[in-house]
Amino acid sequence: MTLNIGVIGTGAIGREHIRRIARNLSGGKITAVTDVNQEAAKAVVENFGLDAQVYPDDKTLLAQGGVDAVLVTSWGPAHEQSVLAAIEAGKYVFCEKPLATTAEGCRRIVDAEIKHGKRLVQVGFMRRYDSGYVQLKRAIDERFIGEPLMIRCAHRNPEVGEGYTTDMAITDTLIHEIDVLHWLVNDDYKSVQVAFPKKSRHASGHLGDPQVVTLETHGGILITAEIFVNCRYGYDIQCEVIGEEGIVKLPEPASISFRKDATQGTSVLMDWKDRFIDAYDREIQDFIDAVSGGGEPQGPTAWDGYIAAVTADACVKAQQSGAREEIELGEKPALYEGRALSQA
Ligand code: NAI
Ligand code: NAD
Ligand code: ISE
Repeated sequence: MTLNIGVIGTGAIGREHIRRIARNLSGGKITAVTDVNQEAAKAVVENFGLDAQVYPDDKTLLAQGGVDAVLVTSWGPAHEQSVLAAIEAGKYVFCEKPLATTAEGCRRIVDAEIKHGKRLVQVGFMRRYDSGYVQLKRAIDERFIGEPLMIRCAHRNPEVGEGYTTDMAITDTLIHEIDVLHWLVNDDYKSVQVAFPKKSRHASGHLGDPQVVTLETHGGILITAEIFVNCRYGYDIQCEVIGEEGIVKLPEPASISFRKDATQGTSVLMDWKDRFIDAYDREIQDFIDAVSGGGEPQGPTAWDGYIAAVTADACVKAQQSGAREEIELGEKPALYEGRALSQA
């Protein structure tokens, strides 16, 4: 059965996901698109040669019988409204991170899904589908390095636009680590503290860059995560888990090594689209496969989106206070028990 998919938001990642569904993946067809910028939506239909209708807004798109599922790829502040409308219409929804920009907004989505009585939502935390992270998780689950004690990681972007603010280092960027790290070690976060080292001259006046976030889990694992979004040299994601018996490290993306002009080296990627291209393919294919037959999505849940938002709120508070801030999640609702722990 072909899954008819509507896309809400045809910007950078909306177009990427449309391209992969139309050209690379199987079982899905883009039948509807919308964007607040209607010209952008029309251009996408034309450029990809889609057999799809352009609708004026998310609600009109969701009212169509020819849509089984939607991808929400608009900018973050618009996600909550579209996801709630999709649940209300009983449609499956794949939502890019963040699920909503506030913990309260994520909680409203969780409550709407619980009321509906079945999981409809998957959140775009694609790193859980990356083969490197999957290998790390297997090694940790099998206690290859004994008990994990510490994690050191880095999230570096070559540059960001003027509109990127200090809190976005958490809500837009670190949010990927926030999701993948608690999944990796099967533990919950307890507290967070944020430090600002000497500022890079490449960062805009209003942006604190780089930043170092220290997270502690209930089990006592200490995580240090560097966020550096004007590092210039590349898009670089690092993760090293230090255990009682050894260390496991995220593999570098495969690339040829070279010797040229008295230099020996390998290239570093520059674009997030390339770094996780296989993981994006896998997460969307998994979503299509899971929901096509009427089943529930198997990827990161609305509750995972909520965990990320609560943790991000505490991180932003810690940016402002300089103090150690507690992270309190509350009880996991029954609908999400035993879900989305491993895509291995
Ligand atoms: P973008 O700005 O390129 O695209 C957003 C699009 O949404 C624009 O075309 C805009 O006109 C449209 N839009 C905004 N509000 C809308 C609304 N209410 N209804 C319909 N369309 C609306 O942004 P980008 O980079 O594509 O990011 C989109 C989302 O994807 C964000 O939530 C972002 O966090 C996420 N993202 C995730 C990545 C990942 O690695 N998983 C990577 C990049 C983005
Ligand atoms: P973008 O600005 O390129 O695209 C956003 C699009 O959404 C724009 O075309 C905009 O017109 C449209 N839009 C905004 N509000 C809308 C609404 N209410 N209804 C319909 N369309 C609306 O942004 P982007 O880089 O594509 O990012 C979009 C989302 O994807 C963000 O949430 C971002 O965090 C996420 N993202 C995730 C990853 C990832 O690695 N998973 C990478 C990039 C972006
Ligand atoms: C972007 O929205 C993403 O999700 C990328 O994965 C991340 O590296 C970048 O910092 C964000 O702006």
